[in-house]
Amino acid sequence: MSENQATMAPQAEGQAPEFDAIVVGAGFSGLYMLHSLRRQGLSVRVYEQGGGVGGTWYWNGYPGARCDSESVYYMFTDHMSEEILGEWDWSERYAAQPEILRYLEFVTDKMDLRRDIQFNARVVSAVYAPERNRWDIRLADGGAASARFLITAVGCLSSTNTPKFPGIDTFAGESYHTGAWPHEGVDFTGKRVAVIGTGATAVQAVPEIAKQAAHVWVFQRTPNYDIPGRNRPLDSGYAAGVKADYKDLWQKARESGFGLPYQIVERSAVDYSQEERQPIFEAAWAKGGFYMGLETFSDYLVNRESNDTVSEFLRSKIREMVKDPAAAELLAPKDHPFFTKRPPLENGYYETFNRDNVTLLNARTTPIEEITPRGVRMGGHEYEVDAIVYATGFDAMTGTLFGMGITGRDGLRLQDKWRDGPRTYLGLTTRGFPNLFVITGPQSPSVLSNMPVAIEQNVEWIAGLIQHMTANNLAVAEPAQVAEDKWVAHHDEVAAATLLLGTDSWWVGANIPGKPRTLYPYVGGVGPFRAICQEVAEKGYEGLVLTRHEAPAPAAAGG
Ligand code: NA7
Repeated sequence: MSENQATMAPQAEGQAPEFDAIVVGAGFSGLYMLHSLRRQGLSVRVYEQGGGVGGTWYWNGYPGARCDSESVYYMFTDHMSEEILGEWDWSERYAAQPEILRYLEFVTDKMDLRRDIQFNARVVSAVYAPERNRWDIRLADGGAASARFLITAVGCLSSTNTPKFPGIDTFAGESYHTGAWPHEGVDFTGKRVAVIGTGATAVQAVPEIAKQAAHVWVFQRTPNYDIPGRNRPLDSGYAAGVKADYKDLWQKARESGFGLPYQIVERSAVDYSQEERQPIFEAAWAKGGFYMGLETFSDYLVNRESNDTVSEFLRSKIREMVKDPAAAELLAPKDHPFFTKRPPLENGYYETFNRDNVTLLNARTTPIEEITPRGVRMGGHEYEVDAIVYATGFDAMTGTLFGMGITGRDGLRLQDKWRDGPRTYLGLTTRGFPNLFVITGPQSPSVLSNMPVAIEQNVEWIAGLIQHMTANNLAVAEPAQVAEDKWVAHHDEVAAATLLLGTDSWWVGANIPGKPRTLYPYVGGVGPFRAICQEVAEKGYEGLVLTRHEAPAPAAAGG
């Protein structure tokens, strides 16, 4: 920790180091938060549980892992560094995990961020001490530290979910969860493999595993509307065009609903005939990517009838691609409308079911009974395998926060405060937890936006608030009860106007037994959310109670 001595408060031997801010996590958000606070002159320490930077992209090294937003929009903008934006070139339309990790390492080194990051450091408790107005942090290895500001940058999908199948510990072969993939990789050559789950992760992994394995059994509970990604080497002319126009494009992305600078056309599918809709759908299908959801018709999330048209189009495409009619029918979703669960992008997923070494199994009508020492038992049959891949998702958005032992004023634990669902102001703060800021937390756009755009907005708003506090000699920020209640009511109202709550998905917590059912991300759009946050800031951070604290300010709090 010696690098930080210059800006840290003086510290007696054996005493926990004190910082202005502690950031938990060194993925996209943690790296940008660190940079943003450090340039204000604050002392910052990042604690990262992994052995390197990357967050999601550090852990999810399974075969086929790649981003589903186009690479050219899946990066830091000129707000972080114009130089980096200019220097970095992606190789594919959707960058694969190793390339994204290389990018984040490049940024880390280029911005000299590593010296303020402590790796292999898992935060196990974070307790607010009101008399000192500080957060006291404990690490799994016994280490300790404190800071005035605690900022979580832990990602939305960082606590893996492995269903409690009976017998799960008895399996004698290899077991992997996609969200905690071995860094050295896994060779499935010649192996019999069970893949459980068919979400965005499995849709990426199955085609790659099938290329190596002797046989793959895919255990599907719910089929998804997978959109073709049409991944390919990045067209250099296209990439150059985006770079040349980046200021306008990024601004458009920031003001958009989903964090991508696409041409949204305000129109309903129901106002068009089948003959008129078909070429619109076909064009988006040929283009590949989220254009299908964003550039065809604009009311899928609020109009079931409109949604039915695109859902039927996508089902018809599945029936064209999958040769076995029974498998095609099983893969064609009928139990939920399009985009009420996250639609995966597929690059060869459906065609994979035309291979002789891949079998699709229906885990809906005959749920998985148990894991045995030799494999998976379902429908009275034991599927003997050498490896099981759990592509079973995450305890999203709150799992990691609850695992950090966050305790606010009066001993209030975050999981107790949020027992019936998250309660936040703007998704960024929560009453009872002064100076705690959550990046891409529940009730903020987060996963319903292209993530870097949502992250950039959150980080910059938090950094702006901290700068405002420093400038005005304010030490404590906490939302007023009425502001929080109003935000939750607004969040719920916007959610209730959509079809999202009617579908079982991790967006509503349905994948985790006992998790409160509520829409976790904010569906009002990342652009409108930005405007709301900006207005709050312009009104002197309206809704937050900003106060001085009696204790003397830390020596390095100036900026
Ligand atoms: P997801 O989308 O949560 O998918 C998990 C999959 O695992 C999904 O198909 C689940 O079926 C399946 N699952 C979970 N529990 C079981 C049991 N008990 N039996 C059978 N199948 C089960 O996680 P991903 O990692 O694919 O994607 C997460 C996000 O990463 C994704 O949305 C993108 O935003 C990026 P279910 O649908 O619950 O019936």
